[in-house]
Amino acid sequence: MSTLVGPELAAAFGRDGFVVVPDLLTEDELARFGPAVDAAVADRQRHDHRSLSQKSRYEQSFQQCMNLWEDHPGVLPLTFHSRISQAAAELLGVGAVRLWHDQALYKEAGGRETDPHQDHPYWPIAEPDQLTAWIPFDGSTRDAGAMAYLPGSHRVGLDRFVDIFGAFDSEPEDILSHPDVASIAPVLVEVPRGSVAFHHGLTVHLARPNTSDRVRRVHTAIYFRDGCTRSSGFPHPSVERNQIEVGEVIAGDVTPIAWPRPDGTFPGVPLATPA
Ligand SMILES: O=C(O)CCC(=O)C(=O)O
Repeated sequence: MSTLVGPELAAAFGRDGFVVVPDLLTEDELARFGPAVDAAVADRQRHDHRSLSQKSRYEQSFQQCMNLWEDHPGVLPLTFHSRISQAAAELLGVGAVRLWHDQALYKEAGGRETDPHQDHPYWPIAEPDQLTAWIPFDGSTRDAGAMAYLPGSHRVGLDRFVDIFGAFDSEPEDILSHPDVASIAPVLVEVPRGSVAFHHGLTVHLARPNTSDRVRRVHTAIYFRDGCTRSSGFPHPSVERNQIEVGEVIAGDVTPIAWPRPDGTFPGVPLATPA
């Protein structure tokens, strides 16, 4: 099978902990998947009539809708898109990846910044061999919630939980000031339409506020190396739902193999109880 990600991009990901892989989605796919995720987000949010100002600090950063592949069939082929999952495996340098979960992250017009954090501390995975594919349907721009990354921050040994989920009166710790990364300047990345930005689970990242008048429409899929094990009892639906015990390999219908798969096939919807 031919490779998708050349040696230069793979080296850039290893060095910086993020990279943009160009042209992974065609115009036809963007025209199909964007509305599919829009509809899924609208469906999941249908009972939420709050204005932005009525939401929590965290919710003002984005509307977060997890595991849309399970109940919205139009989203399934995006979350398990063969080129995106293959690129994920190649960037991690592994033979197979599983899905941890997908999530839409729709930053509303006027939405605040996404506070700086690393992802791995939120996940009970022992080995930090995972990344996020960040898929902006309209591309991303500085004024409409583009992401910024601290290059090389995945390699400094920092693996720090930052509580970005709290209420307005609780400012999260500013990880950008942590001595391990304080000397690293964030790099803002604008992603062209059809391209996908990938970041490692230990890369410190943030997103700019959305000062535009339209929603920043982003779908994400988190993939991890097949063979990773559960690190702790810290609860997370991706392991709880398949009753994965601490120390066990994370494998089940909630976290199916995303790549490689037999051509044109997708995993079945989990029998495990939804979160
Ligand atoms: O899209 C955003 O605003 C933040 C995304 C993020 O933190 C992530 O995908 O890990």
